[in-house]
Amino acid sequence: MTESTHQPRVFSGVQPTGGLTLGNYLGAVKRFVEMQDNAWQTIYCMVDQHSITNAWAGREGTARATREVAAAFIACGLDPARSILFNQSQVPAHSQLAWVFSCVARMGWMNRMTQFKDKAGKNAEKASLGLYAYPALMAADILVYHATHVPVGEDQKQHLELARDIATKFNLDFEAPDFFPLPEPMIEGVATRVMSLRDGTKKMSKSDPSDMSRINLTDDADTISKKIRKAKTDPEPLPETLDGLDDRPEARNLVNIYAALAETTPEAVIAEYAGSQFGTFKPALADLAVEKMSHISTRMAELMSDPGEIDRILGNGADRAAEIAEPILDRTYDIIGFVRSR
Ligand code: AQP
Repeated sequence: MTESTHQPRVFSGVQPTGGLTLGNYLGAVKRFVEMQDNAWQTIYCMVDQHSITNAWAGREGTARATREVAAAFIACGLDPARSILFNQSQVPAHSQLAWVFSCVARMGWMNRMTQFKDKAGKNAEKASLGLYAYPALMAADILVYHATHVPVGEDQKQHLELARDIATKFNLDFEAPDFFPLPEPMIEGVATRVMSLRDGTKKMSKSDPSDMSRINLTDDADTISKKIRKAKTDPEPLPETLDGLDDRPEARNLVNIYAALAETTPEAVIAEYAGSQFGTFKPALADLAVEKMSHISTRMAELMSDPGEIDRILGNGADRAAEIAEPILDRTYDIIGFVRSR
């Protein structure tokens, strides 16, 4: 196998389908900020075209959610001067490459995508074609930048594998060895899958109907504290060892959240709180969450008071993103044999 010639480059996206949650923060955005601090180029996108695959939030709602995700990114520490921040629909190369990838991906591959099954629910016949084709657009989002590394939560692992399969098949079928890199998922840390505060077997999600199931990045200190104190748990004290959390999904989730926020390990949390009741552990977790999170909502509110400035940041990011994406799309068309006569 030839060694890849691609420079390291980071890309990741978040759907503006509502305000971000603690799950999005710990599983993705916190790591986006860490990646920004290394020497690699970092590109982060509000994937607004993905956001209409399931349901439309209305014209105002869609625009507001996009600006709110941008505000959340900046409030969490992303710097528009160091990272490229933009919304997907402003860079048409994403959807142009997605068409090519729709012709590369096989129906059999798409049929295996568990997120489509989860999101389409029982009535897959009524799901949009866009929801089904979502992973081809996601592959294009990444590969139109020749991105090599993609920080994501655990739920996106299968889509990343599909992006690698699409890149491999394109390179082979169109006789362009190593043209697209095989992007590496970066799924690391103890919070790659933060669970709902109401059901420890379900992922914390911004579109869960119950607001008590999640901590939103817009929640103030009192709300964060209330949600943690009311989180579902069991009547047992915390165990002496981590094994004791097997079959206790809600307890395990709170221990993992504590570990991620305190930047320590679940083992260290258990060592500190072994034998404690939730009456002790939950207030400690609430205090920690407020300490680490509440400044985000304050900063987001400031940023959201000036939507014009957010739009300026997104426009500038889109220009910089297009400068990278357009030549890669052009080369892709040229490889295929689409005539480029102007
Ligand atoms: N619960 C989670 N734990 C860890 N990581 C998570 N991510 C999402 N939920 C969790 C990661 O956040 C990034 C952005 O995800 P997304 O908004 O593009 O889509 P999603 O995975 O479908 O997230 P949601 O919150 O569940 O959105 P909705 O409700 O709109 O479907 C991804 O890297 C994801 O892994």
